[in-house]
Amino acid sequence: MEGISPPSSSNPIVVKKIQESRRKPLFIKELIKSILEGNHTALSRGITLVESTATKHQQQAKELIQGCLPHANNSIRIGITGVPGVGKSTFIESFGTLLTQKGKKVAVLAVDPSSTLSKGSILGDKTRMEELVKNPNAFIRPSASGESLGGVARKTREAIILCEAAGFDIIIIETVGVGQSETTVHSMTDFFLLLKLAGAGDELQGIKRGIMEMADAIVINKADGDNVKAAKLAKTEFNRALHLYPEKESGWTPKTLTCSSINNEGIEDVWNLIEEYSTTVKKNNYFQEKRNEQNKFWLMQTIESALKANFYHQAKVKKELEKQLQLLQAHKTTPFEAAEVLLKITS
Ligand SMILES: Nc1nc2c(ncn2[C@@H]2O[C@H](COP(=O)(O)OP(=O)(O)OP(=O)(O)O)[C@@H](O)[C@H]2O)c(=O)[nH]1
Ligand SMILES: [Mg+2]
Repeated sequence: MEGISPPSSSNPIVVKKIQESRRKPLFIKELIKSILEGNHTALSRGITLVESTATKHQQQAKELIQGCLPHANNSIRIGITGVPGVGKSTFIESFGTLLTQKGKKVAVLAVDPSSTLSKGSILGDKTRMEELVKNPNAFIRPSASGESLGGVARKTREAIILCEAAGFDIIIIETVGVGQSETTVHSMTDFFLLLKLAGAGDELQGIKRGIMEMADAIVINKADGDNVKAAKLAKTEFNRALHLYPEKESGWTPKTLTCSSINNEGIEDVWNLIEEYSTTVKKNNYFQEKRNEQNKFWLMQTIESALKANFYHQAKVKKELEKQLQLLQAHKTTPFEAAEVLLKITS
């Protein structure tokens, strides 16, 4: 016998409202729970919340971070940089796939200050990371868009926390090297990898000064076909060049490797090198010291930019600044005197 369906005695709108009101205070708690369970959809939602500029979301984002923080930090954060076309995406596809085969969970984030215009190059990249995108142990997220590199950086740092809480033990942060983005990525990662090509000069490769010094490893990509010989030669040259730099605080001597990302050759050597690095710097405590330093750096950075923004936003400051600039131009004051006058406005 079929039963009769119960009459819908309650007004569906009221029922929905009650359900919503029950859900709302729980929303962040549920989101945290799902993230900790490693749910990718929840992780995506969490990152979207963190990226949101709406005041209401920012409060929720704070709670979310607080809830995830105790479960974060258990990862190796790897920064990868190199000029457009060097093969970053192809390398990450190959490298990330290898790591998942080793039982790791890999999250790929991007810092791309130009992404506001290009809508995140890593998005188009998903086609270059065909395998990794489908991999249940990988999570790929395009760069947060933002007006400033500082803003993008903050969102990325918070996304790292969420990814770690979701159980990702390898966090890869890719940057295309626009503006100061390499320095930014360097300041939020444990290991910094510079991808290069053989046979092209630094100017051609758009390698800025100081980037070589930041690298823990240089990997010459596209070491395949006719390029093998040139790649080996470049490896020797770079190794020699790296030895000219003063010894690193980490006690680690940067090394050069070659690989072919499309042929999956030499990729495992890169991972072995990173493991070797990790063992070295965990033993000598540099790993933790560097993370502490990075936290301190971001604290100071945040204060600085907030103070600056507050200062310049004041109408009085704006007005006086204009006046002082004119005086300066007329040689009636000095930059230091002008600064003193301006700073006195708010003190
Ligand atoms: N021969 C060869 N070609 C490669 C290798 N890795 C990448 N490529 C090719 O180089 C081109 C650029 O590769 P991408 O992985 O898109 O480079 P990218 O650094 O991510 O570039 P952007 O996202 O524009 O910064 C593609 O056509 C790849 O197929 C490699 O190891 N060997
Ligand atoms: Mg790419």
